[in-house]
Amino acid sequence: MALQLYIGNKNYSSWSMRPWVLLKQAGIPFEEVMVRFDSFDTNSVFKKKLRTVNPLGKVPVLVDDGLAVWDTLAIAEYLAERFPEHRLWPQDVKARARARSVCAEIHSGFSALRNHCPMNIEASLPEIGRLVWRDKAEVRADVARLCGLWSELLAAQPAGALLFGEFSIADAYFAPVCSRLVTYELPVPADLAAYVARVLALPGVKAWIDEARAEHDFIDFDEPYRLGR
Ligand SMILES: N[C@@H](CCC(=O)N[C@@H](CS)C(=O)NCC(=O)O)C(=O)O
Repeated sequence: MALQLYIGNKNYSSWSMRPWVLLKQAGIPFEEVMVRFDSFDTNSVFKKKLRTVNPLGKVPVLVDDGLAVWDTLAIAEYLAERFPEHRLWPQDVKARARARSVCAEIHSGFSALRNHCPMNIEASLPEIGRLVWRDKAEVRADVARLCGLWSELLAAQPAGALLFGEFSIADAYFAPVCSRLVTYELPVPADLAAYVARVLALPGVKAWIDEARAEHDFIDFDEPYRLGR
């Protein structure tokens, strides 16, 4: 039976984007189960449907032949083990440890960037970005950390490469972050803007972005800055 990936709205669901991009980019076939964000209330359609596979009622969830794996990091690890031929983590043990540290940091960190600049792929919000940048020192600190991390990793790679050379889970993890930088036009140095452009041009990332733009669904509780499209 094919893998199934439960995801939320492509325009908004940054956690869903990561394993979807990973599967697409690696060329691993899967069936997408999109569950619209009607609301996150306990009795919402979203929660009821999600709870059939994940007691937490959150996306993403990967279902493989009756086994449900939830939480992005667990899904990424499962896919890396299940499909070793796709080399989803870097092959070198130290690089792999580094990539895992980076993904874990995204998982538990960058909360100011996440909270103040939520993913909204089809929106263009440079004026909000300017206000956030002016007023939120913690967002500036998150972006400074991001730039430090990317600079250090890219310095060890040939020009034009991804964070660990070839595409890896780490780049999939940063794909929604790259989208946020573009939506809010947050300032990053030119070489890092080039990395952002490379990530956004990856076929798996581009496919998600195109489908997010085609969604035409306005979820008001996920829209802190707009009243409509
Ligand atoms: N740590 C989780 C976070 C998942 C998560 O928060 N997903 C959001 C959508 S992007 C969700 O399902 N939210 C529903 C809720 O908070 O009730 C992961 O990495 O998968």
